[in-house]
Formats: sequence, structure tokens, C-alpha cells
Amino acid sequence: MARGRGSAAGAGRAIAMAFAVACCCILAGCGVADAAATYYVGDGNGWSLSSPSWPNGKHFHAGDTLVFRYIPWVHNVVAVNEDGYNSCTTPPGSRTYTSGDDRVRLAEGDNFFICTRFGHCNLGMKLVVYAA
Ligand SMILES: [Cu+2]
Repeated sequence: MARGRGSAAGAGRAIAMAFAVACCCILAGCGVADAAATYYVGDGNGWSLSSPSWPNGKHFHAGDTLVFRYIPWVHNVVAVNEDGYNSCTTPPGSRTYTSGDDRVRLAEGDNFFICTRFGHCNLGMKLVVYAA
């Protein structure tokens, strides 16, 4: 009898514990799928004229971070919209990054980036990254 009560209490504690963990998961948004990832644009080559093909085969999510590494007086990074991407222009309000080690969080949908130095965008230095 005493033993039966003991294990019932133990089961109750286990359920309470599981419930608490589940609540924490919901509140903290836990789970591997929600863990934001960091990607280095161009991998070891950095942000360069060969970056446009770099996203191929990769799967990005909103909240992931792109790191653009480059020599600051050679390149920059401008986050533009689709028109800016297509025409290599900088729409008003576009954010320009110039540190050479720039971190940009991806928004859901297409994220467009160009380099506006020395006509590089027109030479093909542009990047579009789709984040799910
Ligand atoms: Cu450039």
C-alpha cells in the first residue's frame, strides 16, 4: 500500500516535470529548427565577385545571420530591394555596411545585397538569399 502510493506520487512528479519542460519549450521556442544559424558569405573566399552562386544548395531561415567578410576599401554591402538588386542602384533607406565584417540577420523571403564600389554590382557582385 505504502509502496503503491509512493510510485503514484513518483509518476505525478514525472508528469509535472514533463509538463514544466514542455511549457519551457513553448515559451523559449526550443527545437533544432528554430536555432538560428550563422553563415559566412563566400565561405573562405569572403564576399567577392564569385559570391552570387554561394547560396546554391543551402537552406536559410528567417533569423539566420549572414557574415560578409571583405577588405573595406575594396567592397561594401548594401541591403537593397529587388529593384536595387536588378538595376544595381541604391533605393532610399537602404542600409549600407562598410566594416568588412558585417553581420546581417535574414528576414523571411528574399534578401538582396549588392556591392556598390567600383561598379562591382554591374560586374555581378550581388547576392540574393531566400530565407524560409
Ligand atoms: Cu565589391
